[in-house]
Amino acid sequence: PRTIYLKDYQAPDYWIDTTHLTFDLHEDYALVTSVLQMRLNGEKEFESGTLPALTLHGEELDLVSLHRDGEELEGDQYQLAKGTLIVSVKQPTFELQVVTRIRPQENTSLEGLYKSNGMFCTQCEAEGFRKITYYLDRPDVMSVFTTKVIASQARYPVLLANGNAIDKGELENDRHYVTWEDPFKKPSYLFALVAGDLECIEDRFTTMSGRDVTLKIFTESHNIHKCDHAMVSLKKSMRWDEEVYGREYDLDIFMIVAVDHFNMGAMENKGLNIFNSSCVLASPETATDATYQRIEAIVAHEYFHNWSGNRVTCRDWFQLSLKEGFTVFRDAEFSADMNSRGVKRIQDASLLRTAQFAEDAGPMAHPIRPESFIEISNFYTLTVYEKGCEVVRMIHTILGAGQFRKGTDLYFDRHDGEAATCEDFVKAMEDASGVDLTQFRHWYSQAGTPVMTVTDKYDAESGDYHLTIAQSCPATPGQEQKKPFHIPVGIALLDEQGQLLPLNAAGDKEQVLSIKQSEETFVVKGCKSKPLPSLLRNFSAPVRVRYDYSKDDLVFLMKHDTDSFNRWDACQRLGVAAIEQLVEQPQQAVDPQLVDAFGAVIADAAMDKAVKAEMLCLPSEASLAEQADVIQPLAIVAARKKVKQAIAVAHKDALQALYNELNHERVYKPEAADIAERTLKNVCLGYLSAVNEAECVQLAAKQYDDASNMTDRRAALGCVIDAHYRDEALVERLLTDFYDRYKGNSNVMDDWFAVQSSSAELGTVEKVKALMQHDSFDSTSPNKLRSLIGGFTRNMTHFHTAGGTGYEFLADRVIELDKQNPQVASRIMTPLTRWKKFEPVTSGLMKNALERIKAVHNLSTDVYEVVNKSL
Ligand code: B3K
Ligand code: ZN
Repeated sequence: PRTIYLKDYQAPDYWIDTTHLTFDLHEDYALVTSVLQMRLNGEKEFESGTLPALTLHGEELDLVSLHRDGEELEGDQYQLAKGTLIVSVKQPTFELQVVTRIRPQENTSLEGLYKSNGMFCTQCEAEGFRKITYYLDRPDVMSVFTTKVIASQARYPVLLANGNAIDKGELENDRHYVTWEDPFKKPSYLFALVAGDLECIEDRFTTMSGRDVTLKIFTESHNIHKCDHAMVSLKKSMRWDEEVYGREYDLDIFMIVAVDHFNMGAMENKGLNIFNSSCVLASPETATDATYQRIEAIVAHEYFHNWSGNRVTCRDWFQLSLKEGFTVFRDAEFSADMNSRGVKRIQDASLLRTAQFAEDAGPMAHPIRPESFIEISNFYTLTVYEKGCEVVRMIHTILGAGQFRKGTDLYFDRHDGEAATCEDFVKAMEDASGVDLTQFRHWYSQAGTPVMTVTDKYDAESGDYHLTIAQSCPATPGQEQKKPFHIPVGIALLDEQGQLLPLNAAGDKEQVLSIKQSEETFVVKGCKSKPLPSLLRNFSAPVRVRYDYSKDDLVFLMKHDTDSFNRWDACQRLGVAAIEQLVEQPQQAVDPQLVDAFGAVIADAAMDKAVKAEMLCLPSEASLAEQADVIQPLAIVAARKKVKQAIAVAHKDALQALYNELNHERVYKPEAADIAERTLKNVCLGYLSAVNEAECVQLAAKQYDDASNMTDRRAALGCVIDAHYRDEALVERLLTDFYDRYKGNSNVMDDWFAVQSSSAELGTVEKVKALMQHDSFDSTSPNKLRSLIGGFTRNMTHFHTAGGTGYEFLADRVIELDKQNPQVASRIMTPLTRWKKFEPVTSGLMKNALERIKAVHNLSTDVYEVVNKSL
């Protein structure tokens, strides 16, 4: 496999002005006719008098015929090499007609054109279009597409592609066709086609300039009543993008199609978004609050791509974060506006610190704009998406909302209809605001999580308070030395009463410092006593903060800080300290100060319920592992459990009272206030089931039986499974009941597998193997694989069980899956790549499993890259 470098980027030799596609879909093959209007790239220099040969991408295609300007080409006029078709060229502009035969029915990689539950669908990003026909399958080649789809009328009554339908009709042999035209130039990765027996719900949206847009969501008929939430979310997103970014939708129709077999969440194809059904379908009985919120966020994300990604796309795949980081930022702000802003920030920062920090500290670490890759599919990462979002957020913080909006206006204006770079984005921000972002650009080129070490000094005599901030960044693969970053650091100072102190002559009580040196000191004058700093407020930068807070300081911040994120973070720090102490000395008693502090949170009736629920959640096992120098999996699980039990036992009555107060029947609504109450109630139930008493597990069982919505039923099931008081018969009854109720619903079944494989009580490797044989398991479904196998790899207890059987099991799955679906295979092996962080015996076993994968012949580029970089 070959490494591709950003520094080698070259513009294409030819452009494709128009692309006419005809798909003739049959049960055992599909015939694809592509007519391309080609034009020499006049801006490139070529040896005079010669025209470069045209090199098209193509994989797993049967070439049926090839015509250039109407003339059928013989074998001496073209050449088929691995992954390419090279065609000789006679004129600077010409028409190329390519006919290929493909086999969607046999396509298990779910990339290109494939079948899911009897329907045809596509996934082209990043390089799937080349599995459909020979093409310049690169994002800087933008073309106007027309697509004619022909198929059996009875089997595939619905035929969709990008843009507006311009023609349809009936053909012989019960076949019919629809022709779609997309007037906007787009790269091939945004192409989409769907053919199936689908139903749709329909709605309308009037844009800010008064244009009428038809909205349709398609699904199999038995799921049609579960699309309403996605439709509501879509309309909210369309309005929000007009109000916040001034961006209006541009076609007459916007469609979403839900499919069951999908490698990720969803795809922003122009005018025809294709979604994993798990990110569209919801009803109160089958979807949790978290699912409702996820649907809202993903519908918004894909819709927002219409501007940040489609109208302005990426020049090359190294620029992926240009569209992804920016669009994640847009969807995060949308979700914050629709729900609890504080909680959204806590959840996003928590995901970043747990999973992205781990990626940045591991063997696959890369900057948000990578410099090289073997397989681009491996770079749809938390770094490109989530850290990429944080980088855009920092620009927003540094510029302020007003200047940021001027910057996005300028960016869209300048680059509409173009393939742009991250540099173009930053330049637009600079030009619009006048703020110099030279040093800020290091965030695009340097990998690794910066560490900010903060120390302070108070001079009682002068009243001066000195805050010194030092930054450094650990080495990452290929980057030994790092230059200092430009870090926006939100700060405030609390006095002894918990009041915010003025930080400057203007009297500001909050400030964002721009840290640029490896060490800088700020002085605040006139402090009557030593203040307590509130640092990196609202998680203003994706960095680790080291400051020597005492436990008293943390308890004080939990109570008095006005920044929800930092209140929560103080709570996390206290939790981490208490748990880490028990990891080292398991016999010790649980820190009483922590138990009291949690009691105070439970008792605080004035606190926002959504934030309170987050504060009461102890740091997750994954986040404890990320923060450990050497991961001791079983010790982490035991220590965390012990802390949870201590809190539960000490505050049982208060938890019970709060639970009772919140546990009342009402019509299910996925709205912020209701979600907060359910979440907090279920956090209480989680603690109560950590008390070793039969009545506690009975309470959870009662909630399970009485539940009128999935949020409450699913939470109760989890509580019964993990309960301290073991009632195996009850666990069995509920799992069977859950199965019987929902066995017809594939998305709920995903969760039924995950709840078992991720459980410390149930999820042994034997159990997971047995579940793989279950009737409801489908080894061709990425959702099922992610639930069952992914759930197991998150299971600290059993995945890391002595003897390494968990690792062997995972290696077997990766090897097996690599032949079928390389993207999922490569994704699912991530936990093994972290082997260096474990204690030597565990670490060695993990490494063995990786070596066994590495030894397999003909690995996909996806798995090859990950395994080789990891060892
Ligand atoms: N752009 C797609 C992701 C495509 C992944 C290809 N392996 C979804 C999204 O980020 O919106
Ligand atoms: Zn995206």
